[in-house]
Amino acid sequence: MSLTGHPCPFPIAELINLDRHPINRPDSPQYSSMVAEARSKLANDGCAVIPKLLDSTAIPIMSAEILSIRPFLHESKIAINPYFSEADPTLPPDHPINTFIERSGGFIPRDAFDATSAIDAVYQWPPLLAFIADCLGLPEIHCYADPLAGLTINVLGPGQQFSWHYDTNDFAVTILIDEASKGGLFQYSPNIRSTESENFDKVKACQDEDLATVRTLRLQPGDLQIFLGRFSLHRVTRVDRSSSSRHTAVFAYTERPGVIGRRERTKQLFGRTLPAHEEAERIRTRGDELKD
Ligand SMILES: O=C(O)CCC(=O)C(=O)O
Ligand SMILES: [Fe+2]
Repeated sequence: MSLTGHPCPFPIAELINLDRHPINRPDSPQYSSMVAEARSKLANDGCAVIPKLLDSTAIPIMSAEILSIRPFLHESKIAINPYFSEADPTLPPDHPINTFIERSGGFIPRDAFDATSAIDAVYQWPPLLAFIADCLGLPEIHCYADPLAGLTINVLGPGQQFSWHYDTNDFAVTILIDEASKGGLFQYSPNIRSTESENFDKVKACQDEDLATVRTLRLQPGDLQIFLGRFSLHRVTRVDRSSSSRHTAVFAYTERPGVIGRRERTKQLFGRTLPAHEEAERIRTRGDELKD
């Protein structure tokens, strides 16, 4: 076992580039300036990237790990609107709510990861959680306790894409591990909607490939991205058919400890649930109805 208390055989200093990004030294001036820069980027356009957070030696280790757990991939191909909602027949057929675009790809779930996983060692490293919380201006964050959704690999194979959508969580943390050689670009329209306005005209423009409000991120393997996806419409463009798969590690965190996802949503995303989901649902129901 390493000094971090995680059974991963690689020390964290071989996985994260701590010389360049001293996230374990919160009293250092570099730490303060990293946090200040991330906060200003999040405030301005809802997205902050810590370039090459991972050491370059970590990438082949993590790529090999992803290949080894790839048999657990759960793939789907559906058409979604940006709100993951049903069509609304009272609205015109070309309204953004009624515009459904292909979302294809898959997830490797939390329970596929080995206990010794290097990806998991980074995901759970307490100084990383404290740093991300600082960037978000939160007192603390916790690893999402969901046994399928807590830590996942988002896989976009050749010809697959994740069409325009909003996230349902307040913030998302991802690390690109394997980029597509062509396509597979992360694009977003910063703060296109607010609590006051859905801004449907601009959303429609994105769906029609008018990219006037859209930024394209040039992510490199090992970059950490913090993204406020509830207000910024975003997508991953189609991975070219000639490309290898694009893999991102999705680090899910929650503000409160012990959170587990809803049963129906879990079924949609992963095609199955685990006893923990049933138990959490039972407790929720009991809490809501006060029958016992
Ligand atoms: O793979 C990514 O870069 C993020 C995809 C995304 O938007 C999501 O998982 O909600
Ligand atoms: Fe998203």
